[in-house]
Amino acid sequence: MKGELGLKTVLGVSNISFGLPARPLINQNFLTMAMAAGLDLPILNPNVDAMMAAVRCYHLLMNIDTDAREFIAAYGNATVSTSITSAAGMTAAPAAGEKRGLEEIVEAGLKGEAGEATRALLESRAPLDVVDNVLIPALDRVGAAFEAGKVFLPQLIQSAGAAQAAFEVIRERLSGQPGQGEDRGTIVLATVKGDIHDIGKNIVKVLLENYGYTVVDLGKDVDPAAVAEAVRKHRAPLVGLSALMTTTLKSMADTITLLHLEGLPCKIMVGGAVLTPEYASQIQADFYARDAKESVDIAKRVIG
Ligand code: B12
Repeated sequence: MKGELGLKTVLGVSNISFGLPARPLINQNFLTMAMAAGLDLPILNPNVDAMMAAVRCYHLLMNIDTDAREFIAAYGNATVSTSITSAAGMTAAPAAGEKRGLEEIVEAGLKGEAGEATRALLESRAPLDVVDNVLIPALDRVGAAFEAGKVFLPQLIQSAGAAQAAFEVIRERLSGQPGQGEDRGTIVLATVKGDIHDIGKNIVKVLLENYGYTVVDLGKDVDPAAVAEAVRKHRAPLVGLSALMTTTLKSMADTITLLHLEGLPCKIMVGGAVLTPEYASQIQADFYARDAKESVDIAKRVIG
């Protein structure tokens, strides 16, 4: 009824505690209860922290504060990610009429602007140059700010979303380049068990496909047994494993151990920001790739 007639429920929240001690405590709890019961126009003093805290928590928990922007702005001790400031608080809003660069867009997690900015950049720069020198540095900065507690998970997710939108444009640009349509051999790719980071692996996939390799992409969080099964089924001479976290390097090692135990005649290349060539050889990978381009060099050596 209220909704149908476009009416709003109004309430002076602090009347309830009149004559009682600790009024802010009662007012705050009453406000939360009233909002949960459908109050949409509370009359309250916005200068009272406890009241604003109740509103912000309610908005967060009811997903009214999408992506926790309002909450992080108030309590994150960081410049929040909004359409005018960067997620990591590292870049200022552009002056009127000036366009935001792709790096800033990724840091600020502005998915809607990423595609157009990427297309603009690709007019003067090569796709892999944009990946290596714009997108990865931007994500590295967001990752470092996340590690330092200056940005929070919702902001990390928004930046990842913006980066993925940019990679989508790059993928389109790369497809149709020489090598497409040939079949040079099959490569199995996976992000290892426990790890959901797949942006890097997806770039590797696009590049390998561009060079004529057939990629069997097992996705992310892939069980070692599933990798072994795919290698056997597709008789793949090369497997690529990706891991982005120190905690999932163990899964990478387990996958390699299983491939060896099963005696599968494939070579294994590994990649991901946390990996080092030393660790790669320690876990008996055949090749370490620093970036996606190196995966193509390895594929050429192994398959031709
Ligand atoms: C984007 C991102 C996310 C996104 C991922 C979205 C997605 N679909 O991938 C989201 C928001 C989901 C996320 C979640 C988490 N993340 Co995160 N994330 C990142 C971030 C910022 C960027 C990663 C990235 O995509 N980089 C860009 C790509 C292109 O680079 P790349 O993967 O290294 O790939 C290149 C090369 O390494 C190589 N390569 C990669 N793989 C392979 C494979 C092969 C075969 C080959 C040949 C080459 C190759 O080629 C690629 C292109 O050149 C990093 C920070 C960082 N600096 O890496 C943190 C980071 C990896 N995340 C981190 C953490 C802690 C998490 C969470 C646990 C957070 C949480 N509390 O929930 C969760 C993980 C959940 C899980 N179980 O996996 C930590 C890991 C810390 C550590 N050392 O272990 C990092 C390092 C941030 C930090 N500094 O704290 N994350």
